[in-house]
Amino acid sequence: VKAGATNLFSKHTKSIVWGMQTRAVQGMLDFDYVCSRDEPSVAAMVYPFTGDHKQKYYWGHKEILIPVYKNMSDAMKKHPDVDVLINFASLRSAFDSTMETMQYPQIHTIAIIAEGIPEAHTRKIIKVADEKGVTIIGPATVGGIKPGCFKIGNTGGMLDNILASKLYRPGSVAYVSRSGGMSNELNNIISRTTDGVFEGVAIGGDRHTGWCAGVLGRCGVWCIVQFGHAGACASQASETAVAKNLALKEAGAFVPKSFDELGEIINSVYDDLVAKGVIQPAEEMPPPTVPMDYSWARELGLIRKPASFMTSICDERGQELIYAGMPITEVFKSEIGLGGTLGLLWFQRRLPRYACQFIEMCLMVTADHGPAVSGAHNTIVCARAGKDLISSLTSGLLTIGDRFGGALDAAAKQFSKAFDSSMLPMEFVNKMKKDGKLIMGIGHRVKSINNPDMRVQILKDFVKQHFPSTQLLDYALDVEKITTSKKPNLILNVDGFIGVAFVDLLRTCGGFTRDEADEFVEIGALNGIFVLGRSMGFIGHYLDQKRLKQGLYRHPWDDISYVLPEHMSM
Ligand code: Q5B
Repeated sequence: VKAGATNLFSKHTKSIVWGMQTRAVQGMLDFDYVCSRDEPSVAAMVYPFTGDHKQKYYWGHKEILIPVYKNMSDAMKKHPDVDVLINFASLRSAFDSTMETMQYPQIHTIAIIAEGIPEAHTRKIIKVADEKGVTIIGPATVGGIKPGCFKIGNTGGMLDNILASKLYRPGSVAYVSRSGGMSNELNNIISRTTDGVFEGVAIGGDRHTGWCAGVLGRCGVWCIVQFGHAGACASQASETAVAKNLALKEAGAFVPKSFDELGEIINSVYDDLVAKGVIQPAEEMPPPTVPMDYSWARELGLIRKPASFMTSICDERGQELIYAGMPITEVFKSEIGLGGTLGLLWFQRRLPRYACQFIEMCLMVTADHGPAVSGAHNTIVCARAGKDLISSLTSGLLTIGDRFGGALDAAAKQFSKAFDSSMLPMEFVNKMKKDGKLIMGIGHRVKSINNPDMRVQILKDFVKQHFPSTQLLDYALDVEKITTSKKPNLILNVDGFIGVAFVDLLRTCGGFTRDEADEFVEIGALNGIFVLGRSMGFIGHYLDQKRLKQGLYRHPWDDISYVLPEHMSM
């Protein structure tokens, strides 16, 4: 009991952590907080790979900043009250950084976490440490803990372990172990069988370790358990666990028959010492509450919070990107193509093959219609004004609307409404005229029955061949017969064709209820086809103008009719 206890750490111990070990540092600060320390035990961090800066940590409910220094000398100069260095350097740099640390007389204790440091280096470290009076804990150590005072790095595990093993206040039992796992086991056993841990140090698993176990108390309970650590390897009979335990017993230590009996024997020694008044059991006091990290509490299912965002089409959090439930590898394996991908992301359905093909055809026929149309014109003017691709593209996209390229949804709605209410095509045309409304999807500036739009013809051939039903399309074609009889350019244009054919597809492909089909039209999915398709063309026009090194566009005066306001021309 208290065997091996040191005076290395107190409630005021301050340390520097070498390495960007943010989780370990937060663990130390949480420990400090539950121990009711006045100040954090980590004064600074040293990390040679970034410039000087500050890192944010929690101190209870508050957030605090801990400085990070590029150079150890700056950290030492700025924090003269630090006397412990916790060295998280890798095995490649642990030797150099430890040797450097020992140049600063303020440092009395160094914990070296790295495993695999060459034994020759460790021996050299121990030699210099002995000369300078520095205590080395490790290498290959998780560190150590002095309840109520100080915790090195990740010792003791997460906060719930620390609380469960009552490590937030000093008990009466000290221990020395080889490893973090062993320390955890002892923290647990000691907290259950006595008033708790006074101090515990994992000296490290290597053959050569720096820490000296201090003075063995005469009441010490000792149990040597041999694990696979390099330091536990027995090269001769006297080094086996049995031989060591025997030697300890002969020296007067309490030695359990096996590790299973360790708790029992600690408990009986402790009870005996309490009865004799050697030990005053530590007073129980509840630790201050440390707020649980949000992510951890969520993982444990302890809290819930309404999400600000909801999404149902794509999930990128796992190992594999998922489009509407389909892993990206499957998207490629099943060769659903661009049409199928659009089906997943827009309609959340795996669409039939002909539907995927139809979507791809729509994108292809709408991809471009020359430089003269509103959108391409805008894109070109914008590109020639020196703007970038995204500005030029969006300038073109902003022209898409009822008159140009954005009549798909409105056509789908108008024709569906007329058809669903059993209006005859002629009645529909007359009603629209009477209401003074244009029929969306009808009419074209250059295409007419005498100059048919081949894009529409191509789509029509495909749709007629593959769609299970073309009821709305047939209705629209009957309307076209009426409008073209009045004016040859009042054809079912490319917007109108895609709009009505898409309604047929949504209603009859078998993947959607009628309500779902109507909803996609209502929320404007169909104009998206033209927007997506024509973006290809607009980008092409932008690149073309840049490639052709076209200068600033200025509209020619002879193409502008300057008219004075009527009252001025009189
Ligand atoms: N009249 C498209 O007009 C256009 C009528 C109509 C009843 C109609 C016009 C229109 C509806 C919107 C629409 C998509 C503005 C078009 C597209 C993509 C593109 C473009 C490209 C590409 C053409 C002359 C007479 C008047 C009007 C009557 C006209 N439209 N009646 N319903 N829909 N359509 N937009 O030629 O009695 O003489 O006064 O708004 O579907 O944008 O390549 O260019 O790929 O980029 O200027 O294909 O039809 O005809 O307005 O002078 O009208 O016909 O009432 O009658 P126009 P207007 P009246 S595809």
